[in-house]
Amino acid sequence: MQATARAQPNIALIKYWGKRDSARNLPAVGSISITLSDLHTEMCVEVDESMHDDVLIVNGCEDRHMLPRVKQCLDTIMGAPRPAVRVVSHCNFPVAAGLASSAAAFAALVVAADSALGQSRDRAELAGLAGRASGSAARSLYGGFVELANRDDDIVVNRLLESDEWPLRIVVAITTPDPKRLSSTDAMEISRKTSPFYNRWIERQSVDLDEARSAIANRDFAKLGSVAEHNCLKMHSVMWGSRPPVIYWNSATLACMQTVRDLQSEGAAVFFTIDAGPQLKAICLPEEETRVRAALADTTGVSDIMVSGLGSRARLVHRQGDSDGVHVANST
Ligand code: 2P0
Repeated sequence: MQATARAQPNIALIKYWGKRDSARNLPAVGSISITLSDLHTEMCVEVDESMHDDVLIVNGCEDRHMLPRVKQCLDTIMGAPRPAVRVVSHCNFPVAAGLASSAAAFAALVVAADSALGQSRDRAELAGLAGRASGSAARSLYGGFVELANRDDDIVVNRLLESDEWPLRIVVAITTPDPKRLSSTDAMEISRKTSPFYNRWIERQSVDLDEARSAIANRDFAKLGSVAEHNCLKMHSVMWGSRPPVIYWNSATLACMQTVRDLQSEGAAVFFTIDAGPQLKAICLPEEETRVRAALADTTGVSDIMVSGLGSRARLVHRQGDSDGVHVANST
């Protein structure tokens, strides 16, 4: 049995940083994100009774580093004992560089694995499984604007707006395609254990979530930009205050931030956000895209630009059964 699914990364406007239960990978705070349309990961999952162990191939190369997390996710979906699985992944953007590649990867993995097994779990259950593998992955099960709510015992994702209900544009300024040296998972734990700002970060998150939810409901771009930038810089302040400090930015990240601030002072409807990596994401109204893209491309240290709209949920694109031939799926 073989199935292929495609998922898009998502960018948090109100960030998830910190876990309240590492064993079950439950986030310490809620988060709000947008799913992108033009960046994607495709995962093909093939159950292969003839193999002795799982194999993970990412963009044509065997990946032993990510394999344990993929194995664990497959164990959760398939149960034990289980047959070996070959997972082949293709990603059209830099991996492990602060562009939410793990969110797209695990969202695609759960959809493909569920289908390859001939199962048909509902979206909420798939989101829960993806979230156990990577907190942000639960959000990529859905398109548009999404909230991951911080509930006592589970991962709960709510849809706030579909992608066509407020079609913002995202310009990603890539300052280096290199993978980060410190994973988000490890960095979150350093922050939780050592940052003097961590508890205050957790306490204040509901205020930012309320403000962002209301801005999205009212399509209030200025209000959303203000709370998103505030939340992003607060998360990075938690990281910078950790011991050892967690610093994902480079000089080009700061130069990009200055570019966005210059555009804002000229009246452009644009704001920035930065995740666990050195790339800057500028979110803007459609009419500002050309100007924002040109300004960021012209910023010292920017090596590439990717532009995207808002995308749809993770979905099955192809399935092949051992008895019933090939199915091409429009959605799942
Ligand atoms: C987010 N990040 O909300 C935040 C902002 C990075 C900065 O979620 O440990 O790869 O696998 O649950 O989901 C990145 O963390 O972490 C992340 P794990 P994940 O998008």
